[in-house]
Amino acid sequence: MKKLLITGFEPFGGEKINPSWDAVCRLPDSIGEYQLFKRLLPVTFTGAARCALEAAAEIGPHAILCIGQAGGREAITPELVAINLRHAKIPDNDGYQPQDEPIREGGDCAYFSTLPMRSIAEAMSAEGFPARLSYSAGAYVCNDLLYTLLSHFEGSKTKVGFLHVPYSTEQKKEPSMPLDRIVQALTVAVERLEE
Ligand code: PCA
Repeated sequence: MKKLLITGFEPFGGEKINPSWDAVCRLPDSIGEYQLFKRLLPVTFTGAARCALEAAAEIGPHAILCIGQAGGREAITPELVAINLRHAKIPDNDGYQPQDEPIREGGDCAYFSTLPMRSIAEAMSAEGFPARLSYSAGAYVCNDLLYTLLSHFEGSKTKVGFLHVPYSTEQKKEPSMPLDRIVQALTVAVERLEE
């Protein structure tokens, strides 16, 4: 079987849960040809990418799919791009709040995801889930994680992608999606990792 490293985040910004991790936890241990290796990441600029890279070094995955919460979005949004920018509206869980800094001094401005995020968005829509491709993962920890992984695995066989999910209904914020729908949509995404 192929190995998929799939990650979710801990809560941040005063929330008690993060639907990204709750949804990842509820996925089965294998989907299609992929065996899933699940990891929880901290919402910190210094820790998120480091933990993901450590897990990748240990597992040797064929693909890495990271999931994060994007409160305020009404749809699941597979991300196409990561940019070389850190700009935080709220401090991360270490209290660090970078303003207009590069992730990597002199690094490429941006990277495209190497997993087929457009096909994943289309597959989720076709199955009736609210989903659309996004061209910006923001400038907070999720973008940082995606940029760092894409830069690290550039030119390698390991494919990398990121997908934002809305608030889950139990967070009592709108717009939101029931957690079991998020889990089902993530299952469709994993089924579509191969184009
Ligand atoms: N969402 C944040 C970081 C952690 C998460 O779940 C983001 O979009 O950057």
